[in-house]
Amino acid sequence: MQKLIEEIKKTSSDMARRGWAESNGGNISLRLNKDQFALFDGYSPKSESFPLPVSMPEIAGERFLVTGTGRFLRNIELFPEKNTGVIELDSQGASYRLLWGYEPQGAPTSELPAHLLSHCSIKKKTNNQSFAFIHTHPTNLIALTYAVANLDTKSLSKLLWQSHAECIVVFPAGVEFLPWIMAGSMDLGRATADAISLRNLVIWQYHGICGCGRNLDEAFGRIDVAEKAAEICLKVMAAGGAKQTLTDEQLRAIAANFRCEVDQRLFE
Ligand code: 2HA
Ligand code: ZN
Repeated sequence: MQKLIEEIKKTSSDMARRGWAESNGGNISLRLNKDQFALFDGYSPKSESFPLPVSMPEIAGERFLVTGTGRFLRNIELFPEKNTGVIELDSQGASYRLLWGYEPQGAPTSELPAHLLSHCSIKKKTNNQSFAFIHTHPTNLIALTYAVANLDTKSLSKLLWQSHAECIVVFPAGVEFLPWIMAGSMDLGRATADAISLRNLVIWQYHGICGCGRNLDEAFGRIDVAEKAAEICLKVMAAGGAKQTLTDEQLRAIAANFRCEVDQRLFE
């Protein structure tokens, strides 16, 4: 239990210190692996059953560590049992109950639809190897969605790849760009789940980013690299624009060198 809590403390504190989690911004969910799952065996439910907006049989019976709605990520390191909770889905994936946390009372993040629907996609696409999903508000990535005209998945992926030579290695499938959709909505949840089945990072225009990974470190790392690239890109723009950049040939060579499976359609 302590190890699990230490993991979310580290990730949430890193996010807060990076300036990605102002006030109650940003949220984290971790689908519990076999060992983590067993930690909560024998816990009696602390809440009634709350219906999910749609049934999610793909993640029926799963347990998740999820940050709380209205809670500040920066406070998780001080009071994890207040700012996070463990929920358990029923055997149909149609409702959830609280097993632990959100003291003295509370509920999971307002972005729960995006988290749980994305976990369905992530579990399927990684053959049950990936467990972490993070949504956060990194300043430079958000700024980029204002500063660059006509952004779409192809142009944004290419721009980030070109802004930092590591990007194509860390996210060879690119980043999916979602035009603005209302925060916390089922529409945003569905669009994010569809997007994350294609790529490991999803940009929410004017709002933030979502990332997944095998564990919290991998999800965090992917976002961190994308945010670094966005920072470099904005600095280059502020310095009068790129006078040269990585060519398609160089990007392809980096990907080949590190044996990364690039989404070739992003080059067309
Ligand atoms: O938890 O980040 O998108 C607050 C948010 C909503
Ligand atoms: Zn948000």
